[in-house]
Amino acid sequence: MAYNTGIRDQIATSLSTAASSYYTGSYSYSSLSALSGSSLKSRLYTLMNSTMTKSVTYKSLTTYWPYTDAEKGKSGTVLFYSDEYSTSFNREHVWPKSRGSFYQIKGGCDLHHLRPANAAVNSTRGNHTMGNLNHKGTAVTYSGKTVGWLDTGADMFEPLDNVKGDVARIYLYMYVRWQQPNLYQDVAKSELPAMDSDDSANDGQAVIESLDTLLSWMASDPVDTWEMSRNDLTQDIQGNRNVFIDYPELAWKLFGKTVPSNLTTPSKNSGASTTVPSTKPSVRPSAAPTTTPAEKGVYKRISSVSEIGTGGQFVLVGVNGNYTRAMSNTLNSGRMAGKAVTISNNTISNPDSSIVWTLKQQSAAGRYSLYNSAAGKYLVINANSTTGFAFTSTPAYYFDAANAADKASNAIYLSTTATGKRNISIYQTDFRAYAKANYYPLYLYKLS
Ligand SMILES: [Ca+2]
Ligand SMILES: [Ca+2]
Repeated sequence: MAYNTGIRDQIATSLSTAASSYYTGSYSYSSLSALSGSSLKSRLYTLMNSTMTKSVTYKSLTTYWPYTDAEKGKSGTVLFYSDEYSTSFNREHVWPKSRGSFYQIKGGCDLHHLRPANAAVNSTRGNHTMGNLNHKGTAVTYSGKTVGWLDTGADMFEPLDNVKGDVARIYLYMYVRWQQPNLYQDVAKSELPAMDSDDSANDGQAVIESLDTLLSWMASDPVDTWEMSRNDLTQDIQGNRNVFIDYPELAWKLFGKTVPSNLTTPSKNSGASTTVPSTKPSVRPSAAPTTTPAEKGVYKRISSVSEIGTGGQFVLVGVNGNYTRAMSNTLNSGRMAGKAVTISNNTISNPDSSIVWTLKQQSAAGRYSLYNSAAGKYLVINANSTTGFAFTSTPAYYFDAANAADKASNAIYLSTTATGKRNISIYQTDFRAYAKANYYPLYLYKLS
């Protein structure tokens, strides 16, 4: 079996080869996108049901995940909510089994649905409704990193922003393929589908707070290449695909809504006319083309402090055992979150803007502040391992490149007047401002 070759959070800009050939005849994109509402739902059900030629067993799921949920083309498993690599996991019904007419057969063992998760996180998530808590509520943590927020009183769990779209697409798959009606509205027992033979409970409660939330998560967390590759591998195993990964725009049509014109989709068909124009347009579109963001391009690892310079754009990478992570603009309890990054031949290509930092020179030579345009703020760097970071609108702290003790490794050393030199290091999976033997230094990759 092949391993997942996609990359988490790398936006899918095309359909895979397998996806392109899956949609034919009355299931071609033009046929599907001409439908809406219940006729679309019924067509998609027939497609995903009739092509599902095999069901794996609940027990065997764990033998597939090290391939389907692998990281960077290598064996291993990405934990669903934690978005971290681990060899230790249990089985998570993303659609809670107490709110579905399944247990461990049919929809309860479908590879498109079931995901490996950390046991403690899985247990904390429980069967709570998914929804927005605006990153408030009780933080749910895994290995020191916040991986979700919980409000038990409100029966609400909010996953990480980059997991929200994955959740929404799984929910839509369950809604259509397994005909679970209680998606965003509670459904009376009498209207629920019959339970599977191994199942004993379905309380019919909604699994996400609203349709608006579902669609906004589809839009804000677009399909990445990892999800696309996972869809291919799952098709290899059980025959069918999750159509909402290939054509997320169909979610809007399913509920009779207008597809947002700026929606990011793998096929770029979103918002497009469903009929082919008979003539070429006579004039160019008046709208300006979207320019490539300045952050995109090839970043190369620098080999000396003299290459740092001012105004350049950088990705700050820490390598710690299994983890190769870039510092992102996500701040959790005074630490900067690490985001998985792929490096090949000492370069990083087209990184997400959330991990791109601009260096701004301070008054003294060799001293720079770090500015993140995605956050729109400068990074405050106090020398404290657990509360070292914050954001500010004016540069107040800096690191001292010229006086770095370990120039060969490009470690970024801080120089604050109060505490002397420290460095920014990766520890486990996040970034901290402290110097310690078991903290790994950073490497700088500069946009070339
Ligand atoms: Ca159930
Ligand atoms: Ca995602």
